[in-house]
Amino acid sequence: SVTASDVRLGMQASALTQAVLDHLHYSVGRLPSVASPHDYYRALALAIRDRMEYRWINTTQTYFDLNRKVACYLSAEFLMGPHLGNNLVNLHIEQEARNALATLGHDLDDILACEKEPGLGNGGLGRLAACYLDSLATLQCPAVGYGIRYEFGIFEQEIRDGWQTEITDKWLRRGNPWEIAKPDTFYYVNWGGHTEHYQDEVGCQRVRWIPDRMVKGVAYDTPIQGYGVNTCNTLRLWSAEAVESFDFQAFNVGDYYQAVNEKLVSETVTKVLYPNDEPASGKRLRLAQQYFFVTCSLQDMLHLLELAHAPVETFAERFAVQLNDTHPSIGVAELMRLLVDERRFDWDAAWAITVASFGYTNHTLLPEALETWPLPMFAELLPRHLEIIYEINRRFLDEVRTRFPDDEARVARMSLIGEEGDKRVRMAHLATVGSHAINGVAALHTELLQASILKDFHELWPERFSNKTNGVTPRRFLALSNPGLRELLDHTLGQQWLTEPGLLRKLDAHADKDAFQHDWYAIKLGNKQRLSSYIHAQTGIEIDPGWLFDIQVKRIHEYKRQHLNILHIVTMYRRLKENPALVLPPRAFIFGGKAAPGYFMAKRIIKLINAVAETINADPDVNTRMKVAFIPNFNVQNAHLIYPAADLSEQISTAGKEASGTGNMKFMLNGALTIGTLDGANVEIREEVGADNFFLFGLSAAEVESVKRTGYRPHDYVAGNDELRAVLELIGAGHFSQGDAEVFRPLVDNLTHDDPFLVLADYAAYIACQEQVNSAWQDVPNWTRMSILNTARSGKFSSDRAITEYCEDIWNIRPVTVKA
Ligand code: 26V
Repeated sequence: SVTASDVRLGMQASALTQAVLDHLHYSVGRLPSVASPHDYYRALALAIRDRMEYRWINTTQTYFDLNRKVACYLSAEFLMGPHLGNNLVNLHIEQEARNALATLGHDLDDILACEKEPGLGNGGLGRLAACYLDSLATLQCPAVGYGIRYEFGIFEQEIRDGWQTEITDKWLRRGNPWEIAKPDTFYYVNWGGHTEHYQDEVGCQRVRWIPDRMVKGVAYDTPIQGYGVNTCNTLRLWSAEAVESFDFQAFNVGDYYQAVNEKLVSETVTKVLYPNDEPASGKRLRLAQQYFFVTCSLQDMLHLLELAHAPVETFAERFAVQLNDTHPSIGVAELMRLLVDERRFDWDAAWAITVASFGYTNHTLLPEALETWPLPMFAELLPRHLEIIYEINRRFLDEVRTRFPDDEARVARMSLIGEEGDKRVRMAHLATVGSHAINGVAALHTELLQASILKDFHELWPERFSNKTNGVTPRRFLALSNPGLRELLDHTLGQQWLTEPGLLRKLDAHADKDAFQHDWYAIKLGNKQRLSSYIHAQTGIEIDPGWLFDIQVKRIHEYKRQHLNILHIVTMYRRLKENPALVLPPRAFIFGGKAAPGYFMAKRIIKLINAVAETINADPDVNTRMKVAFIPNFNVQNAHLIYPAADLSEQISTAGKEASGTGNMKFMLNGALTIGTLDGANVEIREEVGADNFFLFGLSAAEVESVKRTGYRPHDYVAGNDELRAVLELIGAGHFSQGDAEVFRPLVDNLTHDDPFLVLADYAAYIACQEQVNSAWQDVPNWTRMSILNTARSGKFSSDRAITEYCEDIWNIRPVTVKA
């Protein structure tokens, strides 16, 4: 029999069955006989949330009682992916949930498929934040994720006639069982207006900000359950609401409709997620979003201090505030404003607290990606913050002049205000000056960061810089998404590998064994079968699971060079057409990824992939040896099917451009071999797995720079390589576009005349390297051995390792056990 407390907390299948029926009745309001799978999804989600709620409250209480320092991870994006499956893994109740649903006549996998994932991020940066929350909870570290509750997340991608179209992501349409609204936890957010300088009662110069607009930020909390522990941390997302006390009637007498309109305008602040890979310049609403979530989060921290009766002076001992890229970097000026203007701290004391609290992670070196805001826009939206930034800058540049006398060029380079063309606030400089710790996200990236965009800062404060190579969570990206492999690993190593991924190394000893290779191969084949069915259902394309699965999934960008991959495909196509007897192991070339809606070239790359796919897949001369497929709407949910099915992982960015990459790690963990350049974390992946088990090609970052310095002429590569020339001509002439020679002209012209990412310079090396892949693939036992070694040596890339480093080197945060 199931007791009342079992219904909320019981971990047995019988208790879960009763809990689902209860929620179906009391929360969803449906009779079991008419309930849809989605109704069952909601009921199960609520039942699982109950089980976390108890741990959640316990966790919060433990942190509070012990006065523990908390890591506050400030991020404009959290790409969480579906919660249900992950929570089942972390609570260890997958099998019980499966049995409970079976009793009710449903299959757990069908129910899991009902969840619409919260796509509150663009790609790597947002997914990294989500992996870090998983690791923080699993490592029992006090932490809160702070971000924005976008009403519309990343757009959904549909492919029509080969082109990307964008559909708004209405993820909240059927409610969100994972969040708990906290209508009483809110803060006011001001905009615009002007400042007044005045003398306070004791004769001090003070500043008052008289804003002319105001909105309210309301908290929505989501529990983040650690794996195998009682710790359940919080993701707190802010949603904008109109301020009801800001009584519109008083301002617009009788104009009810104008008042309602003002409400709509207030609430647009958190309406929609922006693409992170489109130049932000001029997007006022985006700056408004950043300030909105950052001030709510900082006010929340100050409020928590107050609840703990701790003086504001202890802020930096209680909170480690991490800036996930520059998006939250306005926080540096905002904390100064809260301390100096509102709490009447003197400047130096406030500055000491600010610098001791903040850490800044840089995620890109691309100059066009560095955030800067035009001064007039900044002044209109945040007039007081601009004054504060000027004062930070004045004091900072004095320090620079003292350290480096008579070097005004250096002063201009380091200024928080850029003066190339129109004046702009440089957010990376603000984040750097306001932080005691600055880090890059892979060893190579950190080196380049220190040698390029933050060189002057590194010379001034070398001790503030460190590397924190990214990581991914093995719970979601192996245990949840690759159940076959999980079972084999559990059986071979015991379950501890999930929290001690160093144990994966023990697989080395099995890599040569026939029987083990056999099991390994069978699991991979099963995963490829699953993906093949999914691709067929989504696109109609049929792929033989026995073929080599060659996969490139990531945002579409020229620096990631999906078009280099296509040049290889078209090269093979031509070779097969010219020489039907050519021996070529059959391959499926699989792509996925979204393009920023305004990114002309990226959208054309998608069209090209689909055009090449259509031609090749329909051509009986080649389609028994190659197929091409573009999986629409790459997201976390379908990523679960994609990574485990890969034989070959494409990591082919121009060296020096990909800060780290994290997809590369997910592929490796699931036993894919990598073909890649020496870029981002690929360098460390190759170090770990060994050069013999990695397909390396292409120019190094240093060589890329030197080629560019001495004058890169892509046309020389076209002239010097008949095959490359033929491939480009085929694409340009409309062979893949029914004779339309216009569609791909911009792509081909860009490559032959400009080629900013050196696609043509790396083409020959890439083709040669792919030939090595072909020979390696033909030796099945050896390929399988290398596949095993990839998983075996992927331990370094667990987000647990990354988070441990952040805790020890930057945050000074220790784990705390939460009791049951
Ligand atoms: C922004 C922009 C803006 C202008 C146009 C080009 C462009 C390209 C990329 C971006 C994204 C910047 C921030 C970002 O998402 N970085 C990613 O962070 C991941 C997590 O650290 C890392 O693995 C990826 O390599 C890095 O691109």
